[in-house]
Amino acid sequence: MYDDSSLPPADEVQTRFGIDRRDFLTFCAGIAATLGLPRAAEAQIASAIVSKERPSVIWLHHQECTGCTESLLRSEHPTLDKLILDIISLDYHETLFAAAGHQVEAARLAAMEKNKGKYLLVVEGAIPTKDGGIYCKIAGQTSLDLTRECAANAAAVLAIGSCASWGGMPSTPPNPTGSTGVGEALGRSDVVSIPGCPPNPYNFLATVVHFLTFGKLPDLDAKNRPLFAYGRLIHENCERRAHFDAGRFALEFGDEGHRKGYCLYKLGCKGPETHANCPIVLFGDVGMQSWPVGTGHPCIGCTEQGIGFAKPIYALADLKNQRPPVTYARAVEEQGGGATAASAGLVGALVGAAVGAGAMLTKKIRHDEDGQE
Ligand code: FSX
Ligand code: SF4
Ligand code: F3S
Repeated sequence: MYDDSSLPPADEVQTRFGIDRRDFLTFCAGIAATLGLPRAAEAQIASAIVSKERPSVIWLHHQECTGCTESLLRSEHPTLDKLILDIISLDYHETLFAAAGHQVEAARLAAMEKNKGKYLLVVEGAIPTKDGGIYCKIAGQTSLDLTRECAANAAAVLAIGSCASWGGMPSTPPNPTGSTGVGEALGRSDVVSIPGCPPNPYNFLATVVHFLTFGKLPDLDAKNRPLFAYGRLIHENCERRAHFDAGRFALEFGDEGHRKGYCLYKLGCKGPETHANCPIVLFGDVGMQSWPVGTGHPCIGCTEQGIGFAKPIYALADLKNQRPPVTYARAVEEQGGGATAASAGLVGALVGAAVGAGAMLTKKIRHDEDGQE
């Protein structure tokens, strides 16, 4: 039985966030589900967001496209974009701040002094290290020096996006500026990485909310990525997986197999060697949620160092736990092929429906509670 006695009252939520309690709790349920926590955590998260002081965040930009910030703040989802700036206190952000020059640098120093040892440092973009780091400067300081200065008294350092995690796109060969990730540039092994180009905004938010609610960062894998988001291969949760297992592949963009939604492995999909929760959490807004493979594009492995921006699209993924058949029939040869083709398609549809159902779970829970569905 779900006990909602500890949930914040509706008027408090409305006053604090300007949204109704139902939307707020749906958001909390989504964060709890993203973190892989049980229903009971929803109340704990809701109460922490409402009652605890917003963590101060210093956000730096280096070599990147600003896609991480864009994906976080350009959401049309009414709850997400409203809540981000109510959950964190964004005390320095070079792209979003209206102020500029000495004024904004003074704000950064003041926020760092006031929240010494308590603020989160979020770094977006790779850091150039060649020639003393002169290839990216902010307010006269190199990215390297600025990051060192800001990291010194941070409670935790988060690398958002693949550029900040290991160098990402700017570090592709010949890497003329010696770009690298934050952990390597600082010589620190405790920098939390949230890779993706861009990363899913929910993975960043869930990490921050975990810190806010439980006073610590979530469990990490060997590459310092939160396990809740990067603990599984994409291939394990892909809606096209049944087609892979049945040896049904798109062989060219636009061919019949591609149009039928078959597996994209032969088109270079790196899902079998890429860890991320893209097929579960999805991207975009309600009603339009999808992910690269869902739209018919092979995963390029953007969350995986050594795969994204490193392994060409024509190279087949290394299979960690499965081997497909040696030969592949073209979809056109299977027309009228009868039960096998039809049943494989059906299984694919069912798996896709099951994954979709999982992603929609939190929304349905809310409906069920209200007796509307
Ligand atoms: Fe861009 Fe972020 Fe890619 Fe990098 O995301 S979306 S190039 S990971 O640092 O802005
Ligand atoms: Fe999905 Fe790619 Fe795996 Fe095929 S190879 S099942 S498209 S993740
Ligand atoms: Fe990136 Fe592949 Fe997900 S390209 S967004 S890891 S599906």
